[in-house]
Amino acid sequence: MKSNITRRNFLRITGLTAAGIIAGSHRYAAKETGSRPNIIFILADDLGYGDIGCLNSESKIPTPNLDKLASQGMTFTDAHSSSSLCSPTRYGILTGRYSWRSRRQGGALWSFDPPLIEEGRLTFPQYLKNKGYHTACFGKWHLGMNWHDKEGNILENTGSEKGWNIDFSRPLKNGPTSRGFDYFFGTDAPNYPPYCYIENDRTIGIPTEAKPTSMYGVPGIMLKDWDLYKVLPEIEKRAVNYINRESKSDNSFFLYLPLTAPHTPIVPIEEHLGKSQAGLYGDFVHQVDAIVGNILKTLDQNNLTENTLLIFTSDNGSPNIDGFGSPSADGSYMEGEKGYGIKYGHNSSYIFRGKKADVWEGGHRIPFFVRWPDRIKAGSKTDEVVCLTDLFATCAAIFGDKLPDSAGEDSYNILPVLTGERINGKLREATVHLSGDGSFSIRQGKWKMEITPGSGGGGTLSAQTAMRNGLPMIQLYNLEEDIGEKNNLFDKYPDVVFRLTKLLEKYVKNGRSTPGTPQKNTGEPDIWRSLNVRNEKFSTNKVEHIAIGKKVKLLNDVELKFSKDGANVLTDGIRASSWFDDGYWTAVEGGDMEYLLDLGEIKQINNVSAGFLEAQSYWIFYPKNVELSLSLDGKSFSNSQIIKRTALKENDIREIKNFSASFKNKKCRYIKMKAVGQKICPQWHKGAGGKAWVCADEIIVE
Ligand SMILES: [Ca+2]
Ligand SMILES: [Ca+2]
Repeated sequence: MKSNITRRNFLRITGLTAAGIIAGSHRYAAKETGSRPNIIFILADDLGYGDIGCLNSESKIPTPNLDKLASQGMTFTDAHSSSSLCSPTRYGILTGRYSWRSRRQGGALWSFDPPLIEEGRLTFPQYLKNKGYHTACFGKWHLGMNWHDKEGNILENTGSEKGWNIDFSRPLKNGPTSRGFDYFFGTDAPNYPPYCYIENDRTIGIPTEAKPTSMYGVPGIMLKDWDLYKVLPEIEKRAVNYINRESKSDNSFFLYLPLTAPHTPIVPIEEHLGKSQAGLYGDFVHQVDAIVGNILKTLDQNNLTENTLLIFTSDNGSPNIDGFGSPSADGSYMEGEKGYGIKYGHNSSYIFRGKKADVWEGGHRIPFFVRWPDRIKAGSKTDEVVCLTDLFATCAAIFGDKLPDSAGEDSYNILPVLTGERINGKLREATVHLSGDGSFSIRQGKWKMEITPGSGGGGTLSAQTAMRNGLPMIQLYNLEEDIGEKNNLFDKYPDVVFRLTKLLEKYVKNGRSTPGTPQKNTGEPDIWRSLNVRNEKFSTNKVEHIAIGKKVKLLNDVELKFSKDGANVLTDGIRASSWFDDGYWTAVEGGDMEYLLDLGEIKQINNVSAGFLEAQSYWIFYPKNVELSLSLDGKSFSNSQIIKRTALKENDIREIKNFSASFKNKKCRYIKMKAVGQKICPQWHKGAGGKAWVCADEIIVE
């Protein structure tokens, strides 16, 4: 904040407080100090490049306001988020540093997670605050904060169900207002608990209710009468009020506006229904467009347009092309509808491969428009590669500053591109992207290398399926000739693979990708990690035992999934890998599994084992217990043994375990195996209340 007498105070002192005079003075002041623009950064959530009319002539969604914005500023056709998921991209925007240098490599934050932005790190808003800006954030934070439990301690084990043990009357710590914002209003994430607004370091009201199952979102604590449809309009209204208010202030302002749309819950308000030809998702995008229109109008009304640097972009690609386009606020279609976008002939990913969470372009190539009439030529266009981490250094450059070595380590100044000083040549040496599952990719010029055999996002092409199909672990594409990333050239250009690998390794090692003194990473990034884990655990193994090839059938009324050959995979002599979708698992959702194995004749046995998978991040748990019993005739069973699992606890490792029973020299022809599943994910699990899976791979008889 300024320490000298501000113009507002001066006017107050001299009695010249009529609104018109203040606005007029401010207008003059803005012109005079053209190097201190107001900055508005609008971040849509999960909006695809192909959703916008002026970027995709085939879009089924009218976006007149975004089209207008593009015509008044600069359009980037090769802009990228640093990650294809929410939290990591947001980290990159506010810090100018790749998120994989933080404590996390991959995935988004969950409810009540601690802050991802490290304490003491200079953020983009803090920098502007130091310059005398008023800094405000309205919308979706999704970067974590510290909550207190009812004993007054900082909550350590986080997850959606932890809300019940939180003391919401206490202020939260290390949230937005401790990371550079003077003011915050919004939600952590609209599809997670707590379902309530947060203002600065307090929730507005005390959530006490459980989210009804008829409402979209992860189960958890909610403010009474919470209405998902009101969230985005409330954020919009308050942001507009903020601009109106700040227009009368002397300070320049920074408004960070991370919208909650068109991410799920898909909740377009009535006036947008039917306004697109792309279903509810399209209507929600239409609402985003209208909000942009409202912001533009508000700037005009306050005479702020000329000297406001306005950026509109998205935090990652859209998931719309094959699902998640339709989950409704009432909880129906929770998983989305397969092929939703395609059904409407609308491709949110435009010509790019993949979607949200993927390592391919569809995951992270984003719409990016910048308007600043004072400095940027209207209707200009560039194919310069830029990344959302670049905003920090760019803003510093507006003030003629260079960032300190310990800040914005992956932030390039794109001001020369914006002002048209630089039309050709590459600004960034190279750009790194992180996919949803933590796979790395690096782009340099026309070359893009991806360290994963699949999509990197799980959904489109899982690493498992890719490996089963014999796809190589590395992908290399020439984007100039192959924008759809179809033709993997990794084996034709080993020199390029080598060069990009070395460059990526250098970026990791140096703690930065921009010139400057090397810095330390917060976590321990490893570009090969996701690959190594998969490689080592991918393999299926053979096992010898006397039940191989014998008949086995399912006795209870459940649906077997993920098996390529029904119950037969239980006696094929192949141990499954630690990936549930390798074809060698039999999986049951939300229930038990009961099998009858027929050895064909009476045999003497010593031991029976049943193999199970635990992969909590995929909602898969060992059974509560496994009962093994023997029979000579298939009717009366004896020698029943129950093997209990050890205490159920949080464990993010995928492992396979045998539930074994010793039957020394027992004779039998039939063996019954009953596995009692967990059925429901436990309270501490991220899928709390949802159905749990149980997966069996082999009944080993010795
Ligand atoms: Ca997102
Ligand atoms: Ca098997």
